[in-house]
Amino acid sequence: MGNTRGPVVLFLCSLSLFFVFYAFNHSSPHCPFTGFGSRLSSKLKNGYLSYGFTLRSHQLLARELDQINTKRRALMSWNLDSKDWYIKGPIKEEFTFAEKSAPFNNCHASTIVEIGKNHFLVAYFGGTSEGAPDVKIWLQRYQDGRWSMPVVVDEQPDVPLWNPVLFKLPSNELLLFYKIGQDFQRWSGCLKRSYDNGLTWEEREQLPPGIFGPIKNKPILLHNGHLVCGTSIESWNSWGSWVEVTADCGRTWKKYGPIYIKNETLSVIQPVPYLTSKGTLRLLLRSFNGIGKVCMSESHDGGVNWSYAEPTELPNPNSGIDGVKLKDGRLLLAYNTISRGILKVALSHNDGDSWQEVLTLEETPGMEFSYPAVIQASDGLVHITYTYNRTQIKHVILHVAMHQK
Ligand SMILES: *[C@@H]1O[C@H](CO)[C@@H](O)[C@H](O)[C@H]1NC(C)=O
Ligand SMILES: *[C@@H]1O[C@H](CO)[C@@H](O)[C@H](O)[C@H]1NC(C)=O
Ligand SMILES: *[C@@H]1O[C@H](CO)[C@@H](O)[C@H](O)[C@H]1NC(C)=O
Ligand SMILES: CC(=O)N[C@H]1CO[C@H](CO)[C@@H](O)[C@@H]1O
Repeated sequence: MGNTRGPVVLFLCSLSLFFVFYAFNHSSPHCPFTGFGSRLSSKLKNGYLSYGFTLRSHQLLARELDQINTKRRALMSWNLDSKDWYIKGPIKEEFTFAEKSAPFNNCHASTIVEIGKNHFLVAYFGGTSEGAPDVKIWLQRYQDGRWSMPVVVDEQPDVPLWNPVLFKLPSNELLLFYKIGQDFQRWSGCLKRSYDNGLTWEEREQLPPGIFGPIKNKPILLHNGHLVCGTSIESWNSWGSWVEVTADCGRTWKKYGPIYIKNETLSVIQPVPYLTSKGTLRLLLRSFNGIGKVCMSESHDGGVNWSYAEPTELPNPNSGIDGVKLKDGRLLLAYNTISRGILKVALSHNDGDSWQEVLTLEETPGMEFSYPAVIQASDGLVHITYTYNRTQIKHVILHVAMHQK
């Protein structure tokens, strides 16, 4: 019955959405964007740069329609079984830029931060390919439902940049952490600050020796003002994690660890730090080949002493994860299962002791959907960005419903 009506209604909705977007673009008083690769060395003049809508909008519309089918499948599948929770959506799925429209071929390792109402920044690295000497850190702004074109936030001649992490302090100061180096065994940690929501950035700061800053995932700010950053090292036959803590917004640091699996030399990296309901700190961790599970470590003393990492029930194919402790106390994690071709979302009501898979975001063998970045915005919606087959960054918005029964 609804079989024919559903798609028609969805089609009309998307068509009207398209016209709203179109009108919006045409009434917009500012569009200073002049060309690809506009550099932003230390001053970024054009706060947000909307991109041309003529040809590309039709491609986007086609893609939207494609995605609506995906969405329909997701909508139809939520809550059909008698599980405790469900996720509505994704209520929005989109790319941050249209296919082949960016001034780079390859991009990876996105990070997202909320700036204000319906206003976000996303950063990632992009260039010829991961680790190529032309890889830079790129930034895009999402405001009122539109993405600006990518602009360069930092670059280093002949040396690749890696894994940016954005974080906003309560003072509204923005921190952008990233790494610079020929490869991940030789990179070092860097930081840029912005006092105007990412329009302009101060000069690059080199972090102290041995301090890398948050290696992939956003840090957490404790009530005592300590910023807790999960970091890790992948060196020869040795993978492990640390926690780096700064009490003065990245000016001085303490480092605690190593955090690793007992008797494993190649064990866990890229921590996701969070505060549990009991007040302990925990990390969820990516693990090396063969371990096969997301691992977890706990600290009972504010992040100084850490337990050995132990496997959780969630699978992990040696691939980046990210999660967030939701305002309602549940923990949400985005993760790959058996390969980077499958990206899922799970929830935990006991801070990671047990998990319930709630959503499949992607499942296409041979493609890569990896390195999720997850935040909960002030309106409660969950925003996830992730690498889309290394050529684009995808943004999805989820509504995580309360207990169903
Ligand atoms: C770890 O290594 C120690 C000493 O080599 C050994 O006694 C212990 O059984 C090992 N534990 C595991 C879980 O393999
Ligand atoms: C960390 O553990 C050591 C050894 O048990 C202990 O002496 C120390 O007080 C602990 N640190 C904190 C901050 O509790
Ligand atoms: C995804 O990336 C792989 C590896 O670069 C490539 O072979 C494949 O064609 C891509 N798939 C799509 C659908 O773009
Ligand atoms: C496709 C299209 O018409 N894009 C327009 C969006 O709005 C800006 C600024 O008003 C125009 O410069 C673009 O041409």
